[in-house]
Amino acid sequence: MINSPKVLLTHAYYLDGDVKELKIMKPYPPLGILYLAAYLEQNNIATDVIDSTFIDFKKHFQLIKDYSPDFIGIYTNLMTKINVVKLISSIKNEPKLSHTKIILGGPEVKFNSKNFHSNGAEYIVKGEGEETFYELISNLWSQKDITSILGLSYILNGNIIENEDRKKLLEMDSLPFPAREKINLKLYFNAWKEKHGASTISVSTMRGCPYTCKWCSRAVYGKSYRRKNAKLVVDELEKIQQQFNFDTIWFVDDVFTVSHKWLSEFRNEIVSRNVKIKYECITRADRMSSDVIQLLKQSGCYRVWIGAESGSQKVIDLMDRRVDVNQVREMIIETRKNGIEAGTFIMLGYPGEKENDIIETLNHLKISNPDYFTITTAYPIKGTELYLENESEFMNSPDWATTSDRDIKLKTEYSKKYYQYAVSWINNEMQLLKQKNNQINLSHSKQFKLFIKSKLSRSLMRIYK
Ligand code: B12
Ligand code: SF4
Repeated sequence: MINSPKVLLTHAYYLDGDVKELKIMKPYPPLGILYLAAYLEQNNIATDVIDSTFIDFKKHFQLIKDYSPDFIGIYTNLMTKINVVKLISSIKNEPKLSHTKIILGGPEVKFNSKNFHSNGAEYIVKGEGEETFYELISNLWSQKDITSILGLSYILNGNIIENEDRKKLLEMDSLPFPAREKINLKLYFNAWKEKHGASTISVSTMRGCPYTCKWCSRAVYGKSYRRKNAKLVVDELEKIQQQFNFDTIWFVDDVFTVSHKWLSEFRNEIVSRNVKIKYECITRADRMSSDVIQLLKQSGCYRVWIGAESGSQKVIDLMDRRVDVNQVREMIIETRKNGIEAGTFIMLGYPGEKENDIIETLNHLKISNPDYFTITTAYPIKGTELYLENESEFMNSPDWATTSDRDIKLKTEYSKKYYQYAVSWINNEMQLLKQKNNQINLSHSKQFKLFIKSKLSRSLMRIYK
């Protein structure tokens, strides 16, 4: 493009301001904007990226000011939304950036577009960003009409105009590899290595998920399944192995083993090309089997996360997760027997969950005994069935610009404190079990403390019921 625009992509996640993540220390690079940068460059629009993860808001804003972009594209998710709103306001109030057009994208924008527009965002890209972002930048820069750009909303004469949704990108294979070289991945590698002894890099091989879990946001990729040819995925792995020095791979795909045909092709590529990788992925128990475990093992998988969310079939059915809890247990156990670590996710406080369901969840964890599990308490993400079904019964209505959907209180059986103690009870009980099984080695005093904490949490659950 002659006389090119200055295009800047960024996000507004600041590791330093995320107290929880500082303890976990598993920061991930913003893959979405790296895809966009690669796509624009493939279409001859030079694009820069400012990665905010390792800087603070002040420094971030200064860098943006110095860059002085014609277009700034900001990735937005539920967690970063408050920072994004703040950033928009700072850009709007900065005379040096009066020419800068603000474009938002990412999972949080589709169902919150009106709010983002009324907080200063000029353009919002809904769903997958590549084509819409490219068309928007090139049309605006060459002063062409934007009224027929699919997947876009914008403000015209004070009104919010919502264009039709864009169809899903079907040609995964023509997408360029994300422009990882635009950011300093070493900062991520170092953070991981320091805390966990091994660095990791994230890779995406599929888009969309064909399942129906009611709490899960499908704002970007919809209910779909599209995947890159296994050969191209392995090309990308070889390329990043040459470019960067990392230890493990994290596949960000929603259900890595959803297609057994693809997985088998992937294994064949990895084995025949003698590519040595160590990776971790997420999947569902109903897409696992003894054969799948072997395919995972042969292709380099060292850890697989098998979602369950609850140990109670009743709650799993309320979530419309469509999986049998017994199968989840069997697959966690079999995965571990085959030398692959198993992780699982647990969600407490789903509407309709009672205390006996929580007890069943603890029993489920004890029986399956995964190497890792994470527990969250349920919250409704805008646009999900969980949100829509419970909206009329929300217990509060927090201020949109300064809170996130995580602050919305669902009408649940018990109090917030009850669930906090339930989380603590499960964590302590599982630690004690792992000690009993000789999976961890705790001092007597630590074991005693855990025992007391577990009993105390259980008693407090009764008090705060
Ligand atoms: C891997 C992952 C994680 C990892 C790493 C996150 C990371 N920073 O990479 C971990 C485990 C840490 C994580 C944590 C959380 N996650 Co998460 N995560 C994912 C997952 C599975 C993949 C993300 C990914 O890399 N996708 C691939 C990239 C290419 O897609 P993308 O980012 O969406 O980008 C496309 C579009 O959004 C758009 N786009 C993106 N940026 C921009 C910018 C502009 C300007 C434009 C125009 C377009 C655009 O174009 C891109 C290409 O088409 C997604 C689900 C999914 N399948 O995407 C959930 C997801 C993003 N996570 C979600 C949530 C809720 C969280 C947490 C808040 C959970 C929690 N703890 O409570 C935290 C927040 C963490 C944080 N720091 O931001 C939700 C977000 C919902 C929402 N409304 O925001 C998702 C969608 C899961 C879901 N289905 O509900 N997550
Ligand atoms: S939770 Fe996982 S399986 Fe369920 S809809 Fe979301 S991505 Fe798909």
